[in-house]
Amino acid sequence: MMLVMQLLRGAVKHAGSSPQCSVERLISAVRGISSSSQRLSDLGGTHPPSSTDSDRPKVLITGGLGQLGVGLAKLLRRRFGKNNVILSDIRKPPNHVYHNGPFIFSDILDYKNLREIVVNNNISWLVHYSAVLSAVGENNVALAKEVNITGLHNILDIATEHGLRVFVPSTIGAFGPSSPRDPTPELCVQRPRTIYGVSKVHAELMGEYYNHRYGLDFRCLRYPGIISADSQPGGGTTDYAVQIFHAAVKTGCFECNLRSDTQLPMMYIDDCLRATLEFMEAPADTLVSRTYNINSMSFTPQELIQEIQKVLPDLKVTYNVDPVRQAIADGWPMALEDSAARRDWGWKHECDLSELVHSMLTRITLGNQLAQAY
Ligand code: AKB
Repeated sequence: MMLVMQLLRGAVKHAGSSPQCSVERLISAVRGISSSSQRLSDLGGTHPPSSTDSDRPKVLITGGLGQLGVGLAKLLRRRFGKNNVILSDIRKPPNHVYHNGPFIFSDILDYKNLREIVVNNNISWLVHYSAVLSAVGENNVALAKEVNITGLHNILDIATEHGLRVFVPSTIGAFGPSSPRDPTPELCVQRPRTIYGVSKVHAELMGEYYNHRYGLDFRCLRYPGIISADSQPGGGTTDYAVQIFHAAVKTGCFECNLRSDTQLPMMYIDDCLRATLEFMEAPADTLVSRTYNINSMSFTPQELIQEIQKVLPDLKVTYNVDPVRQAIADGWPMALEDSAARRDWGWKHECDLSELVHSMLTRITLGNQLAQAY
């Protein structure tokens, strides 16, 4: 409880600089936890529900059990109603996910299965989160090709066939060593050196092609590394920046697999999910482009460690650099240039590094305490 109080005091101090960030949500969540054991993952998302039923899209999220699906479903369900957002995956969901709203099996490699889901549920928006990430992709190129390229073709075809609005995330990984790195503009050389990056450039180009050829309402954001407390990333190069928080709270020791001076663009999950909703809701005629960079902060492992040590001074970090991940990171942007998103549909990030650190440590600490209490 000492650490929670210390974190909350820190969070309140930060509230002056950015009242919009998670701080008030965090404080009210802590109140909620002590009185009604509200789930931690209820944090985040401030949009009021839409007014009429006909405004509300019926959303399908693929790859729903990855790092982002459950959080996005929560945000969208608040906005559009619980039954209007269907999470899907090929894996069995944990109980809390199964009981929190519609969940179904969907296999993006099975076109007939996708078509049945879209038709039977009157789907109008598709958020395509299934993907094999950068580090895992280098270990299994065949799988990455199948999921990230063949799967994407199915998604674009099904969306075109049924007139859906479709969101496909791209990534900093869609750039490579020959792209300008600091900052990386929207339009520049894209010659990634990973199968993940190649498949994401392919997704950007195919989606834009379907948009101008068939009128598909394709929307794509290039995400930085996403930092989340309630869900773990799976097999990315930026994963260290999530794992370090869990290690800091649990054991106080962390082994970092990137060099201490590796600067990468990162974003707090609340900003990422809000960006996705706001972009999906933007009127089509405001979108000059169909693929946008979004940026919020950049840091190195060393800078992140220093910020965490302001709260947990005893954190010990050693380095054991993974050559595959380091080579990938060395060719990625150090920051993204995102003025087009800010101009065209009003993108604005809310969390900076110190707010991210306070929010992550608070969520993880409270989450662990809840887990022990039940
Ligand atoms: C990865 O590290 O592969 C992902 C990404 C930045 O796209 N988190």
